Amino acid sequence: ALDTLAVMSNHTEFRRVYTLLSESKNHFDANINVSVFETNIRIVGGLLAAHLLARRCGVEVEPGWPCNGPLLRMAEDVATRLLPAFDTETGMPFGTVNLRHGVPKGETPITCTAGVGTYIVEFGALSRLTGNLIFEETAMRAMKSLWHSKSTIGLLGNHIDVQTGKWTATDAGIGAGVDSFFEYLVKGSSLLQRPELMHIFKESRSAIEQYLNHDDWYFWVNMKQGGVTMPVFQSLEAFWPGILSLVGDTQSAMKSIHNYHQVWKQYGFLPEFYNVAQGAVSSKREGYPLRPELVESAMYLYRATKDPFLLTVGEDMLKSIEHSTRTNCGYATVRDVRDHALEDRMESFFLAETTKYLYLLFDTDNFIHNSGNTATVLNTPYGECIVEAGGYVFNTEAHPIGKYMK
Ligand code: DMJ
Repeated sequence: ALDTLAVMSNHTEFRRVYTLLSESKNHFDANINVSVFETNIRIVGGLLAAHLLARRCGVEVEPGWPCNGPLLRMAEDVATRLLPAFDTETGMPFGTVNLRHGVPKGETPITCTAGVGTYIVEFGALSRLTGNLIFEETAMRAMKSLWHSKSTIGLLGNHIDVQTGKWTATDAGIGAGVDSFFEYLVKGSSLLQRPELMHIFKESRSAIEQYLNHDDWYFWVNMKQGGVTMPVFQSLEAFWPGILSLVGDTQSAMKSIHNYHQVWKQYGFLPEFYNVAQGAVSSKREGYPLRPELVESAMYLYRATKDPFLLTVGEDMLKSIEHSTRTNCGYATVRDVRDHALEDRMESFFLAETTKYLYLLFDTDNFIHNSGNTATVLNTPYGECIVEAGGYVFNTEAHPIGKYMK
């Protein structure tokens, strides 16, 4: 939530937390098993974003910033502890690593697609800032290895054995277990100027449109033959119109977001799974854990089109969240979108993502909407450095990574 404070201009609170973090020691030298994916998107991404926003929040940064700084060192430390997970036959990572001892003995080699291909934004930024190329190279190797494992019709499955490269779950879709791989092809290509990533995105999108798209919903299909296995829309898939708007296809994006908004209107929230054929919530997937994806897409699309319908989407979300999920000490997960029963749980992505994207949808003059027309030139011991030169790229946890050039 640290960079959410920066986005909302609460600089004093940002500096207080920044100082607490900077003064903590050996934070990551712990004998605990963590998810490689979640640690990357939440911890590495959060630290990098806060590091890059520190100067504009009034922190007295170190000489050589943005290539120096306590939060950058912490990000490098924790990312280094994730690297042993990538030491596999294919270069694709295990899903879990011990922060002190590496991959736990007997760890399963089965990782989901998103867990393999969601590192290039954080690892790329880390390499470019520190000069240590290992991170970017490791993330690229995993992504390429994954892409080489695609089926003959160009689709990826849901889970893969990272030692043998064999798929163990063969449903192809754009939602749970897969989503952010596609997101990082687009964002990685933009942040790091790597056209090969956009090329992979374009190829994978054409297979997605051919086999998954049914009336602007994206179903789950068998990765080998392309036949529909589940005519289901998942709440996580609502990130897709945002990605389409980033690649310039606002028309397709608007069609899908209209579909998703209809589901929101039906229940006042998005259920985790919605069976499109039945027009009803899928059983045991009826919750809404305050997810950001719908407003994330609305924010990108509003920036691109200024279509007031997108403000309506944000307003509907804001009203439902305020009306039904607000409690005395936070906002609660909706257990069942049909009766709005709540559960005692608030995911960290509510503060990192949902509130931030809602704020940014309506705050059209926010500094984060910098399209790259303005920049700041810094003189550092390493030479001239141009920061905030090409806008910001949000990682998949909504941590904005500012672009810079040396
Ligand atoms: C977030 O943790 C990330 O956006 C991730 O990629 C999948 N979605 C959740 C929030 O819904």
